[in-house]
Amino acid sequence: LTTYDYINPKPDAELVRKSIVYKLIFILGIDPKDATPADWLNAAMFAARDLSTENFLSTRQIHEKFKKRTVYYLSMEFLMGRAFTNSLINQDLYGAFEQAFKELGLNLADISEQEADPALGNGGLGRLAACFLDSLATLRVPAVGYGIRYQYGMFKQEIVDGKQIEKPDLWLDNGMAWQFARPAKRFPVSFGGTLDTSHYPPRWKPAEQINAVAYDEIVPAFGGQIANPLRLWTAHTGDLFNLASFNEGDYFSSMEAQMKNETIANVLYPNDATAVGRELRLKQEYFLVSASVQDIIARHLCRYDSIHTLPEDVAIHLNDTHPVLAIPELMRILIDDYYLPFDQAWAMCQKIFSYTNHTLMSEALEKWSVDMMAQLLPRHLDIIYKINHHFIENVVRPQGYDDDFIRRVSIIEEGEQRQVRMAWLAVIASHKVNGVAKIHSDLMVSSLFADFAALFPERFTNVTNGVTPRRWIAVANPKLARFLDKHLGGSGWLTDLNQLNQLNKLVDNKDIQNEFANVKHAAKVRLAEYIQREMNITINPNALFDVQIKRIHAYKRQSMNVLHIVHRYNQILNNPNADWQPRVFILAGKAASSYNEAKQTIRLINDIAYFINHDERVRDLIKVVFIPNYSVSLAELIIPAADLSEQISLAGKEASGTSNMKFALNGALTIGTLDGANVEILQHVGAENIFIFGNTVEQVQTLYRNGYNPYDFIDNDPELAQVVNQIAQGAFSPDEPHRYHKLMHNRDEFQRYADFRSYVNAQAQVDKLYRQPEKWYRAALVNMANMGYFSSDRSIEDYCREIWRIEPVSEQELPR
Ligand code: 26Q
Repeated sequence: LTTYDYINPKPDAELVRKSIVYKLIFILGIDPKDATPADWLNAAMFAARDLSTENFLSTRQIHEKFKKRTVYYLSMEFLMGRAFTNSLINQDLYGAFEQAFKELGLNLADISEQEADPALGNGGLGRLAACFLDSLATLRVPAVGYGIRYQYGMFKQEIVDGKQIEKPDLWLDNGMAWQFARPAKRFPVSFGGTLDTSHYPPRWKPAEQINAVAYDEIVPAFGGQIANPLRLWTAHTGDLFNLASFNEGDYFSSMEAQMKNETIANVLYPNDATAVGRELRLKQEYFLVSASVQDIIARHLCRYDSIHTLPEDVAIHLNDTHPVLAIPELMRILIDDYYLPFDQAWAMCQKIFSYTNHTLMSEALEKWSVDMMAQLLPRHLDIIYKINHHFIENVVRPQGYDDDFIRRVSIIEEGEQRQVRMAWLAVIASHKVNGVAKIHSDLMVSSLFADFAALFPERFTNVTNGVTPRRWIAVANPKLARFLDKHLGGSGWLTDLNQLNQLNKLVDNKDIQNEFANVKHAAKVRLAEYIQREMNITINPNALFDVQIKRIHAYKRQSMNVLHIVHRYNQILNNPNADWQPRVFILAGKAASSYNEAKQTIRLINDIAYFINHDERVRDLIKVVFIPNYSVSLAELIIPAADLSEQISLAGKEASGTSNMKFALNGALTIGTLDGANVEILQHVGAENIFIFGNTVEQVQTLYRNGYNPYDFIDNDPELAQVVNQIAQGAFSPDEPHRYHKLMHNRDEFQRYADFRSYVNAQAQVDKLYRQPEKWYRAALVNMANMGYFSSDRSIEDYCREIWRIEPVSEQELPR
């Protein structure tokens, strides 16, 4: 049975079953009698990959035939999650595979659980890239994702004695049936050495060279036909040349250097809100962009015989500043290899690049020391200086700005240690710079990039983030998908999420409210079973599930969530016979391995969970569960089960958030601050259907300006003072009473204490509404009905129109 035998017509269960068994025997060399569930998964993934390969190859043919302008999405992170179920759903093969496994005496859902969860990303930024790839393919946009194939993705989190333990993520251990190795697609990437400026252009004589080798992953569109590549680079050990020492015949030290450089594509940095300035990270960033830019140029030259048409053919998008070295890399190639004059190369770059900013927090902004860059990338540093000079002399000075302004906008930050400001370089080189939610884009222009907004007002824009309904409803919540199919007259909503607004007509219908309540209940039972099985904690599916799942960070204020839990615990003990609404508090998330405060927060949550869960007096009125090892697959389990979504960052700090969208789409109500995309969710669902609390950005800024003092709030609120003192004095850590003293008595940089009272009041409103199920489920339905705007399809359409100027493959261009 060859691949092409079953492509056309669409395979039925019998063909699928034969293909799976064929792959098991002839590709994996395993006797069906001996096959483990993991073996069956691998065989099935080969079978499923065959079915998208034709689309993948023909998509490339269409792009070439019609010379489609293409966007290249450069990102250090792609948090794809499991591929198997998603690919079956996108290709409408789920039924056939389910039946095939049934005939083999196996269960598709169980087999799917065998797949490792590829975690080549930290959190929001990486998952956004994955949602965008799904939408790009589904909208038939000619697009290629470029990233790094880390050997070790995001660490696995274990909780031991309440503390986070990090373990390596061996996601490649069981083989990766999904990716095509491309051993012939390789590009040399050079590092170090010297710059000989006695010529023009100057000659870079690198000290080391390593080959980047491609692996391609198929990104299938929903509805078949189109599939785009995600190209991930790995560093090829065998190809490193420490040029100097090999030349000197020092074989052994060359091999030693080779071992060291093998680490380039080895491990993902687990920081998501601090820019660690380590040399290996800079090497990784350059490795990604050098290989990708070389590949982009090679692809262009297959179509056109001139480099000059590059800006018409190519858009390169920078996912935050992490791939920003693509700018000097393209300049270097254009000048040094194609002998273009600086001005011409620069004009091309400004047409090609665009950049998304994902944070305003200063500790997350990338700055690299000039010294390090001089060591590692002397030619690129030289080009950055020339870009800076050109910018200051030709753009800034002619407009009459003073020296102070020039110091502020210079790409080079002067000081004890001179630094390259990567965000400045990105803004200066890009034709468009966008933020990721309305409030964030506004703040970007009024704060971080205010000087640049004065120079280039038309450059700045907003594209509010979105999430893919394919993964976040169809894959994660199939019962909800059936509910929507039934009430919206088919599955058109999956590619046209605005159709959800038809639900608005049905929100008062009691039967439909009940039907949705049953969908929600089933998801809660499923999660409760997981928590019972994995953690041996019993929770009641009839309780309100209150969920905060995201990276642990002070600005996201998980510790304010804890303040409310302890407050509620105190209130119940004070007034045990009141009519309390039972709640299960569910939290999950990883702390960067070097981030002490975040790790303390995890420990606090676990200490409190242990203490409260064992206190007979609160019965099951409060349960607290910290689910270890948060990941995309856990999100798929938890989000459908949530009643309440905690989006409680300090206003102005969370650029957008995307889990807020996933929750609302799955019919959870949001309790949140006026931050990130919460603001737009409020506008779409209406103030009666969301619990907004806390200070506004303006109020937050006023507090900072007046010298914020946490004790102004603690000392004026006895209940808050009690909670703070309990935690700080060891009520939940009796073996070590001062464990959380510092966590409670710090500068309270993110104003937990200022927002506490308003948060507690909003939580009381939550209880009140939850006790009126018809009102609660009505509000949940209104949330879902108005979430169409937050589809990543809408985000991608915005990018295509406003930023990339890219046309999708048209109906006529598709092969019939
Ligand atoms: C930088 C330099 C060195 C090492 C690590 C990093 C680094 C890596 C990842 C810095 C930041 C990140 C990730 C940031 C991130 O995930 N930001 C989130 O992006 C989402 C998508 O736009 C937003 O919804 C979130 O609000 C934002 O926090």
